[in-house]
Amino acid sequence: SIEQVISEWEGQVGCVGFDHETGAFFSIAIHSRALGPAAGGTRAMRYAGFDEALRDATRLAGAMTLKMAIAGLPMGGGKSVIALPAPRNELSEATWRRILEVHAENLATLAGQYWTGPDVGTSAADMDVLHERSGGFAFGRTEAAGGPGSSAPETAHGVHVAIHAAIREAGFDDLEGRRVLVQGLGAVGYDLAARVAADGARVIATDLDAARCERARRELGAEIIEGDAVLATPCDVFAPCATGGVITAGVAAELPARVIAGAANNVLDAPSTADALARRRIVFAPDFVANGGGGIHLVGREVLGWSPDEVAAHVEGIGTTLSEVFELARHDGVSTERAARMLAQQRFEAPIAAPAAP
Ligand code: NAI
Ligand code: PHE
Ligand code: K
Repeated sequence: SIEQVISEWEGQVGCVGFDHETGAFFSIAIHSRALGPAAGGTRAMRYAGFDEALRDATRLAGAMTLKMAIAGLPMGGGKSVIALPAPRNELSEATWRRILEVHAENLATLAGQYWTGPDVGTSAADMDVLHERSGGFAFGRTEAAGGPGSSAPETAHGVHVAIHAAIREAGFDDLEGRRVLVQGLGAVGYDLAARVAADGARVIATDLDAARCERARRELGAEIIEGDAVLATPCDVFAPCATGGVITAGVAAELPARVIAGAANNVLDAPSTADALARRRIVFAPDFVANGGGGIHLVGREVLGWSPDEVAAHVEGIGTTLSEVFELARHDGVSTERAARMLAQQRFEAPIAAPAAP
């Protein structure tokens, strides 16, 4: 129930709302503002129930706190989830416009405690509407509207860097002839598939959308597999780029992959699932590190005033961060997920003052 989700949550519920006209349910979770205003995208999709939507918002907001902290960005963690009355591609223009307008009012009410951006089911064009109607609390507008454009290319760039760091940890140097399985050929996944294809990888891919699969087959020479074959298909690198919760303890015990590095937020059902991956020596690049490129792009461009080149340089830094994560995991004998959480946590600890001279 919604009550249960709220009582189990350590953060703040910024807003919960329902719009009778469209049948859309709105939730904004604010996990932390310790490092700055909360930031995180707006996800719009179908959910089994409103409690499931709110639960997703809370878990995704927690991931944003970790992502901002480990990337060194001056923002906290939050997330919006809109449970749609029908799949996004079946909504009329008018219905979607109304949903965005209601969401913009929610953002305005929070008055800058929370800033949104794109995520699954929303685009830069949607951010134009949210920015205008909320009074400015949306990152990632189109360039035509004065924004930095989609976060997806820099996200894909960062995941690509993460894959290279992770394969080195797994003991291979390049992707030539390696099998890279990309789950989800959306804004990030397609771009990533193109990058690894350019490295000489054999791309294996799947998406619910047949047209996206067909394009990957035609343009990237990808081998297309059914969605239910994903977790049983042997590969060198598994790159989850759809939604979360893909790796459960059962999956971790069997997955025929050597490396997991992708864009999907909360790819593990629970942090402890990483322990099972570590036992099998599968190199896992924690998602809140690997997929930080989008946040670096949005916050870098719009809060810190970085140029596109400065953004790209910081996204390359994801490789260095992951090397630190892998080293800490080896040194402390913990999973990479735990090591990354420890590194993120350091941002919240007040610096210890040097002892005064006697
Ligand atoms: P998107 O909505 O453009 O693409 C998602 C794709 O996954 C769609 O093509 C959809 O049909 C497909 N899909 C959904 N469920 C599937 C399933 N069970 N099996 C196969 N395909 C499935 O979303 P986007 O922007 O590419 O994001 C992908 C993931 O990366 C999400 O989890 C998102 O939260 C995360 N992410 C995105 C960032 C961004 O800047 N766009 C930044 C950081 C993380
Ligand atoms: N939704 C993306 C993510 O999960 C991009 C984003 C980052 C959106 C930061 C808003 C703020 O990282
Ligand atoms: K999107």
